[in-house]
Order: sequence, then C-alpha cells, then structure tokens
Amino acid sequence: MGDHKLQALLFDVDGTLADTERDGHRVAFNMAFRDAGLDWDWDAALYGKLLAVTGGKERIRFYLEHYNQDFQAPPALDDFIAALHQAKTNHYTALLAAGSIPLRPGVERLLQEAREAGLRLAIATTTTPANVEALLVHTVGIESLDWFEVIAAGDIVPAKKPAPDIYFYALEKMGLEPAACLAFEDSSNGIRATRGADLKTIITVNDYTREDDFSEAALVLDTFGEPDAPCHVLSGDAKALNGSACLDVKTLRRLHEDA
Ligand code: XBP
Ligand code: MG
Repeated sequence: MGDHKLQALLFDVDGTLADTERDGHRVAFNMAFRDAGLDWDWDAALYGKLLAVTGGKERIRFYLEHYNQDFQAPPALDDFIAALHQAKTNHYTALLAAGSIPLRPGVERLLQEAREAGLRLAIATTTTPANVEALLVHTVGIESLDWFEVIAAGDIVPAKKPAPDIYFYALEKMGLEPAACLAFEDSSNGIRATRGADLKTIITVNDYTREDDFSEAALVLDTFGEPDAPCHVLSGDAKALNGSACLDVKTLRRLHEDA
C-alpha cells in the first residue's frame, strides 16, 4: 500500500469550481442550436433532466432519444452531433472569455492554500479540455494552468462519469493511490465516479444537485467558504470544520485521517 498521508486533491470542474451549467453550458448549447437553424430550446428545467447524462455530445444524443423523437436525424448522426458540439464549445469559451462565469466562493483561496501546503493538484472532469483552460485562464489567470499536474478532461477516457475511469486516469498519471487523495465533486454522477475509484469525497452542492444522493460523501457543504462568507455543513460531521469559517487545508487533513 502507498503512503496514506494526504498528498493530492482532485477537482471536478462543472458545478464544483464554478457554477457553469445553467448560465454557461446550457446557454451555449442553445446558441449552437440556433446557429444550426434548429428550434430546440433547453430551458433551465429541461436542462436539469438532461444533466442525468454527462458529456455534451452524449447529452445531445440523450435529448434526441428521450425528448425529441420526432426530429429527422441526419444519417451521419455522430458527425452532426460533433459539429453541433464544436459550435457549442466555441460559444461556451467565448462566454467564459467575456467573464460571465466566476469561480465559486472559496475555490481560488483553497487552491492557493493547497499549493502553499505542498499538496499536488489535478482536475478530473467530463467537460472538453478547452473549456477547463478557458475557465481557469479567464478567472484566476493563465498561470493557474500550471497549478494542476494533470488536467484529465473530456474524451480522454471513453467512459464518462459516473464511470470512475477519469479518476483512474488521473491517479495513474500522478502515480498515486486513492488513499493519498481527496476528491471534490458536486453531483451524484460525480460522487459515483469518485467512490468507484475509492476516493474520499467532499461535496459542494448547487441548485441542480442539492437533492442528489450524497450518502457516500465524507462531507457535504454549500460552498468552500470565504473568511467573510462562511460555509455551512449540510451533512457529514458537523464539527469537521472545527470552528473555521471555511474549508481549509487543516480541515482537509483532518477529514482525510478519519477512517
Ligand atoms: C460535466 C459535464 C459536461 C458539461 C458540458 O460533468 O457533464 O458534459 O455539462 O461540457 P462533471 P461538454 O461536472 O461531472 O464532469 O459539453 O464539454 O461535455
Ligand atoms: Mg460536476
């Protein structure tokens, strides 16, 4: 077995680092549909249902199969979806470049503290690599790309979350055992992926995921918290924060040590 000291933090992106889905990805999908002359409109409620499936291309296919069966799909459906999705990525990264989506409270603080404490950082996400880069560059700045030893994203593994594969990939690249890490997620698909890879998991919920099943989480919070905007424990050990207003490295080490 490897060293059980806390060595690394593995972060999901969408919903965890930033609230990207409703006002980012969803809006970009609709822009791409309009460009293509399609009358599809994913409102916020429908989008919540479509989030059952991770991956933008997979989500479009799921929509056609379950919510738009009358659509006369072109024979080369894979290419059609790939082109729509590329247009969506262009719109999404432009939204990020315009500064439309900030990081969630406490995210930049926790990343900085983790770096100062010598913890290794990685990203494990279903979204397209260009989206992760655009989010980091247009919030923290271009230097933050180097903060992450591995950015595991998108189609790099064929089986997307809830499959654990993207976490296995990141762990293998870092040469780490899951027991040396903590993972950060926001959704039921996310925690199924982390738990499938045997990773202890901290959840921050958002409006789309508040009611998800997080019984496998070490801790469920509303946000990571800032000194002037405390976070709240939604489930798990209410004393885990030990009086701190936010999730800090000391708390992470304590959570990691608990059996
Ligand atoms: C994120 C996703 C992604 C985004 C859209 O899930 O499922 O598909 O919604 O990005 P998670 P793409 O947070 O669990 O990684 O369109 O680039 O796939
Ligand atoms: Mg997520």
